[in-house]
Amino acid sequence: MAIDWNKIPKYADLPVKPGAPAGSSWGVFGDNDELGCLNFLTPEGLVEAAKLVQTGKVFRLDATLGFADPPLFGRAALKHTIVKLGPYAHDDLIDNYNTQESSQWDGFAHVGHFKHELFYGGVKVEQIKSGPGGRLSIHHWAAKFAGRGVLIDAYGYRKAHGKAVDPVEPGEYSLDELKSALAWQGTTLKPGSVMLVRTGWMEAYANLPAAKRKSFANFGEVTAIGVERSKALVGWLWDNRVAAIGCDNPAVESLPFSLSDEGALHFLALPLLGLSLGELFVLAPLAEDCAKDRRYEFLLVSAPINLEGGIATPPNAVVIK
Ligand code: UVW
Repeated sequence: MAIDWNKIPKYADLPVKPGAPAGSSWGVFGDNDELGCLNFLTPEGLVEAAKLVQTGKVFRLDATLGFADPPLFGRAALKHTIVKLGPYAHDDLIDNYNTQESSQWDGFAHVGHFKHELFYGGVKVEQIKSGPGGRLSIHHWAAKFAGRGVLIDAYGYRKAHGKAVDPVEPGEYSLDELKSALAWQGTTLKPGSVMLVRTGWMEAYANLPAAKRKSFANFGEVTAIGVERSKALVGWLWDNRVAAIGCDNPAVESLPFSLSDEGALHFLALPLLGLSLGELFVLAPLAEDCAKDRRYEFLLVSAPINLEGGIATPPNAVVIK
């Protein structure tokens, strides 16, 4: 669907669809929409983003599969087997693969709203199913996720200002802090961008003792800094026409959080706004390069798996500068 930017309502004016929950974008992109805020990525925006390619440097945003050992939140660990196809030929076999065991985009079928008992767009739980015809399937994003990316190095901003930060402890980067970090970087938010926020969690996780990493297999024991959990934050993202937000932490928001907290970003963003959350991204090398050339915007290309009925996806994402 082509975007008429002037017709996209402000967050304060949502919802537009009668009967839809407060703070929901349901109906803004049509009744059977599968893309949510990814609609903000347009062909024109992609052409502009391609002009940001100036050095030819490529940054992979996915961590290696299996990097979290054990996987967080009790998710299954994948098993990779090399299968002999002939004397000098092999295939891969991956068993037990959970698409959220490493870096991931959350699809809209991942989390519905516990109070409204509906998913993005008003989709019912029984409409979500494996294979063709399942609603809110990740495969709808397979050829959509390319455009301008922008990095907010919130962790770098804090460190540069001599403020203490321990990314593996619960805490928040406030909305004001994110705005200040953008100003410090000299970066302007433009409509139709994928926002990346560096929290510092991935490096801190890698330095944890093995016993502590093991405890992260329990949902309630995972601790992480995140971006502010508030309507103000999601309203700011929506009003700036952010297409998706990806962080180098496990939940974008801070952990632990309560699954019965309506104010959790997982509810404000996924079922209500149709805003995808990206988690466990690798952002440190990109942040280092952005600090060097002071260019925090770039071409971002992500190729979600083409799985009909898929719930989430490894980002298969690269930034090209
Ligand atoms: C959690 O907070 C559990 O994050 P996700 O399920 O999106 O990985």
